[in-house]
Amino acid sequence: MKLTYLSGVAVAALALSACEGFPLDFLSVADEATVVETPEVAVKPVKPTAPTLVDTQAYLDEAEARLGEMSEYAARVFWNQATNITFDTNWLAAKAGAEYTVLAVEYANGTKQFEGLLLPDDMARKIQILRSGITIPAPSTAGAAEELSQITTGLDATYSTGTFNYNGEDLTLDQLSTIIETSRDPAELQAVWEGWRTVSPPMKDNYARMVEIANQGANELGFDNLADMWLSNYDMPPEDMRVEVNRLWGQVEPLYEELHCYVRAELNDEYGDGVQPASGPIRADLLGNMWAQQWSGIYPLVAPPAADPGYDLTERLEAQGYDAIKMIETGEAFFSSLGFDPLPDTFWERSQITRPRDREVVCHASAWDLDDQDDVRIKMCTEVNSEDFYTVHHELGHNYYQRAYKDQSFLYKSGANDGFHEAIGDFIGLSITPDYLKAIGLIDEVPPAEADLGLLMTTALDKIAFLPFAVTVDSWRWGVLDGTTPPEQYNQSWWETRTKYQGIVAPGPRPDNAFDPGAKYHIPGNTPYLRYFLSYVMQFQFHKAACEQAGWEGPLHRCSIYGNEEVGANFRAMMEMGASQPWPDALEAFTGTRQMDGSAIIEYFDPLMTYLEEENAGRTCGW
Ligand code: X8Z
Ligand code: ZN
Repeated sequence: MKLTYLSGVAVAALALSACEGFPLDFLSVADEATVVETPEVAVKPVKPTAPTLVDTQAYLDEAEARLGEMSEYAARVFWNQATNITFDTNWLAAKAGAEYTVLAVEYANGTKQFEGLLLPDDMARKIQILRSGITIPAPSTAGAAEELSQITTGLDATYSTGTFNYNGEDLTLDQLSTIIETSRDPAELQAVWEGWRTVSPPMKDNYARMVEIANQGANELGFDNLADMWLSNYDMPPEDMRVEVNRLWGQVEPLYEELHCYVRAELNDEYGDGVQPASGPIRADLLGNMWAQQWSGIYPLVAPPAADPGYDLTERLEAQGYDAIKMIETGEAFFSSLGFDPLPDTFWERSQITRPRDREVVCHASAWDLDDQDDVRIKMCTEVNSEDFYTVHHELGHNYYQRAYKDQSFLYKSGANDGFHEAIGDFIGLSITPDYLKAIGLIDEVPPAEADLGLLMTTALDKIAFLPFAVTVDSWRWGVLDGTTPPEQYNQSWWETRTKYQGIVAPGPRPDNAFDPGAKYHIPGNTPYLRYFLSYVMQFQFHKAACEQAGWEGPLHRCSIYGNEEVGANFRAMMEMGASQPWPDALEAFTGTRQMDGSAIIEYFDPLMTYLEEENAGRTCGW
């Protein structure tokens, strides 16, 4: 048996995870079987009679049992709030959230008694998970958890019920987003883009107060600040993880710069110098998405000539009479084709699939696991279009992962790291190729090889454009959480970070009270965002490994693993591990490599990169 000396550092995360639905997102970290130095944190010395292994095991058993029980209760309260936002459901959610945080903080603090002990790996890992498993930790001061929980519930509700009155009509985010995606009128785009950002200024003071309290919570658990606590969930010291993120970003940045350069030139052609100059950053409202995070909405403006794939997925779904249920059934059938069990009846009975007409809900898509067993559900406001077709697969990926690791013990019911959780469904989405669409009858003709550039361009507009956005969100937030960025600089820092990584700017000057980060769900929702960056890297690694296992010999973007039970079994084996092992072990189990690596993305988009470089020849790229 390997043994680990327990460090005093708290590591892992018990998250109020909006995208995986429920609050508990224990992520693992322990350095496997190494002697970890006790850091300089103010903790109680080990009692004269140090706890035995039996004491430690008893402590962990009790923690898992009590947290497990309370998590189901809290999940059901949160589900009620998210699918019916009222004064009372907010009140109940704030109360349940505070109770859960108090319990989790108690168990996290209690682990200090085991510091310095030589423990079996499994126990050391669980203790570390327990210690840092809280995304927004409260200090143990009386009333702190309650105040924190009221703030977080309020931020979430403010975002989810936000509307903007445009041309005399109160429009919701989905309606405003459709305008941003389809309108080509710069004045209208700017009005709607600015309009949605009027929902967030009232959040700013509460957000700043939340940061203050949560940092006290992080300090109490032995972290310098909450950013370090979040970054401690990756089986390596936080500073190493920052280096890792920079390394991965460096691998894919050249591809983004070519895409940016090409898209800017096309927008300049479309709108002229007065709206989009041929040099400098791109105007954020012209990119077909409310946050300029995925750009496929402007594919028609930037499509390479003579590379038309010959179909538009949204049109095909409509033409074939798909509704939201049929889209989900199609996603389920993909997982079934890989050998996964069908979704339980309760999934269909209890999920929220479309926006209810009669009440306020959190529309941002999420997947839930209510009882840590079979009560899995999605909560979406699904519309019949290509974007939501992919989102359905994304959400189902969370649910299938939750079911795969349901036999793990409570603290291991989680992704190998949070990026894995986000990558499962997107990995399946990469297999939605023309061959697959033909196989399920959505298209009649598979486009020829000449259409590859068009196919790759659509995917790149979503996947490559997203990478610097994901880096932006948490770079900004780490600065806020570690105190580098004080509240009076929140908005300025947001735009500096946006321009630095994405090369975009706001369409006009921002008002003094603007709090633009608050207009992106994951900021008021307190969902860490690094997970998506990691997911976008790893999903291509998964795809490449899967296609190799399937013996695929063509270009990666034409490979679909639909119907391949052997690949399905291999993937499921990784999913079943949950968080029971350090993430490099899980990655290795499926891909044979222990490192996250951007080279699979580079390989996938290689033909597009060649095209972009040719098109950009003679242009001055960058901003
Ligand atoms: O939030 C989500 C999912 C739920 S975890 C719908 N995503 C990020 C976003 O919308 O900003 C998926 C892609 C990135
Ligand atoms: Zn997700």
